[in-house]
Amino acid sequence: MFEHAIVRTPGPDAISGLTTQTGEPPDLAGLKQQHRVYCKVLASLGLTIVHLAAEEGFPDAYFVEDTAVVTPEVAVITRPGAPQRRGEEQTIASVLSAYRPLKAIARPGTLDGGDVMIIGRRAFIGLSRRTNRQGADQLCRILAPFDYQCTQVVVNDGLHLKSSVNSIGGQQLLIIETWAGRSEFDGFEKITVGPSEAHACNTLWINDHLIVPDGYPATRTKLEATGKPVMMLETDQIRRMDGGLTCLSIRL
Ligand code: CIR
Repeated sequence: MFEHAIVRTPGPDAISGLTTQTGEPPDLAGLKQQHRVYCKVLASLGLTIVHLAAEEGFPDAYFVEDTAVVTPEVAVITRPGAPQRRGEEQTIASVLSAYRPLKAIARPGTLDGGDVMIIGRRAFIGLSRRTNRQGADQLCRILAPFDYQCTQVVVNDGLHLKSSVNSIGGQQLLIIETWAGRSEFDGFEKITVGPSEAHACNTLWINDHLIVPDGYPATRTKLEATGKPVMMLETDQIRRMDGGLTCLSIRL
């Protein structure tokens, strides 16, 4: 069970961050409202919400997940892959130092938290446009003394590893259909997501609940069939900035 969620309020510049989406930019008020609802839902699951203020000059800083990887033993401060995002991790390091011993990814390594999925003693690390081999290797070395077995996964589409696969508890994964046969995930039970619902892969399993992006009915039906409580959240504004549900918090 997680006890805390670190979140950061989207700032006035939140809609001028990085995005690969070509449609309408999000509506700032709508994006902030979706963020507020997200925080309320996490609080309703018993988490204490640690709210950080927006950081001027860092429009993507509310995607806090990318700045740290936290396990029960250690907090690893990342070196974000997008140069524009480097620096966001500094305030996160000072907050996390109250909860865990700190380690850090160092140059020339780059690593985004969105590329790291930890399930028990397994750590899956995406090699993506944001996370390079040096960053992934450094994280493996940091986690090795705590008996984590690392698996590096080439992310051939989507922004991050967790754009395409997420743990939904136990040995179950919610995974994009095209990855279902990948040997890296052998041994897991897979619930697949079709390409038209790809965004729904970024479902957040937390304190035995599934928080699922609204608007993806086939995935919703499959997740409800697991018997776990499912909570639907609107994410369309956040999605326009390439964000999803996992990236809005650091859970510990
Ligand atoms: C970025 O491109 O870095 C942000 N606009 C979105 C980051 C989303 N992070 C995540 O999924 N972990």
